[in-house]
Amino acid sequence: MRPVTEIPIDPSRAVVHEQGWQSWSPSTSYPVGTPPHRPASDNRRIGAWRAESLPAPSVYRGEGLIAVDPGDGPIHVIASADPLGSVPAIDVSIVESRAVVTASEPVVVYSFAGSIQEALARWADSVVSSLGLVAPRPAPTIWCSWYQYFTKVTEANVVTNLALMDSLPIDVVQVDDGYQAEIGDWLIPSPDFSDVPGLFTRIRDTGRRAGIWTAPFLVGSQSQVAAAHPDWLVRNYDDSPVSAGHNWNQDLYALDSTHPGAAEYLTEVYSTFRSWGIDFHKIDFIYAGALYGKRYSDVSPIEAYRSALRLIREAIGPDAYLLGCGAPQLPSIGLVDAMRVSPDIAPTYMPRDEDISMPGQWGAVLNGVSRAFQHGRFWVNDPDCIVARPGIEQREEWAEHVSRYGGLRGSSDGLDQLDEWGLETTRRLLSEPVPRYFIP
Ligand code: 9PG
Repeated sequence: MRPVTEIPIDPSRAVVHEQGWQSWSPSTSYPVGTPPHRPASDNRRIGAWRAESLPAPSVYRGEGLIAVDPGDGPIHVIASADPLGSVPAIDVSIVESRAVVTASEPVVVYSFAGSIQEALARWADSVVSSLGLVAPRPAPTIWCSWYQYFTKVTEANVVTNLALMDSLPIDVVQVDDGYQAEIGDWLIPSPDFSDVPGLFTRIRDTGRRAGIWTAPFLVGSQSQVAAAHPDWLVRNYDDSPVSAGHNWNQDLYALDSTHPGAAEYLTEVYSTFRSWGIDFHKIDFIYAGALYGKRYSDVSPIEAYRSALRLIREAIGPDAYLLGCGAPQLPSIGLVDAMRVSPDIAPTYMPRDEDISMPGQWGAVLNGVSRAFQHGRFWVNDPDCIVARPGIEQREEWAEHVSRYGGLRGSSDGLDQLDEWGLETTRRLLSEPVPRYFIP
């Protein structure tokens, strides 16, 4: 870490704002003295923070971006000098009445009047204009299978819902995790789906668009792709596969998208989906494409990530809508239409083990508010789906949050589970106009 600057602060009023690495990384503002959220295990660090980022416990860390409100003057924003190509760890230590800033790679220090969100919005404006980014396309409305059926979804569940959505303004029916045999085996159906391409045809026959979930850079240790192509995995220097975390009761590895065989496989998967008429893609766990390790080509993890996203974009076609999830935030600028900015919503407010990066309304709201400045600038913010059925804890508060901070609007209830309030609220949230910016 190299010294960057020292900012005089009023310790009784100063606030530090951390930007987390990926969609699910806790991102929020802390009054100085408040300890930041940190991973409870290596697995959580890999899966929801940043694998190689190990800040000292008493230090605030932003990944590529941090803001300091000194309490008695303008907001200081410290950001990567090259937000698309390098995401330095930026640390703030509070030493008496100074915020001492250090960083692992070159950064630029800005100062802006207004609130932290307004300052972050001004910084984002400067990124947009220096890169010449065009305004994001408006998002379609979606229905997503995940938050009702999870991995147990069946073809019949999707068909049942298709028959119930006539009165709702839903553009895209997005089949989430569960249609595939294994993580990585995207073209092999799960036993609960007898005809995956046929299902997408049925969706399109109702006049709606077809959407699908994949985790393109994950390879499950139980998958056929892992068994057949061990040479497609990102490796440690001792040649063991790099861990991309643990989920679905198995170890997860990272696909080396720079390997010509793996790149060809990705192209095959997404071209096949395109030939099935799918034109909405939720690409998930994509932090796995930017893990450190040995690759076929000698490129930085972020370069590998960005070229893999370009490859996917090429294969899905220019008109397809691309939603990133579990995604490194700054390295995705200019490559996705919409971005999940938060951990998952869940039926319970409090996540398992009170881990704020795990599914629950607590973490979902925290990040959705903190990343409001990104919406309309880098992409459309996805705060996660509307869930409005009885049994969702604090469903009124969640609906309020989606109404205020929802760029992409999606419903994820079994539609036969909705009561009158749930159906009315879903209809309202899907119909509301979405503002260009949440932070002007
Ligand atoms: C499908 C789901 C849904 C959901 C995504 C993502 O940290 N974790 O272990 C973790 C697991 C799952 C997860 C997020 C984090 O959910 O956000 O919308 O698509 O995958 O498996």
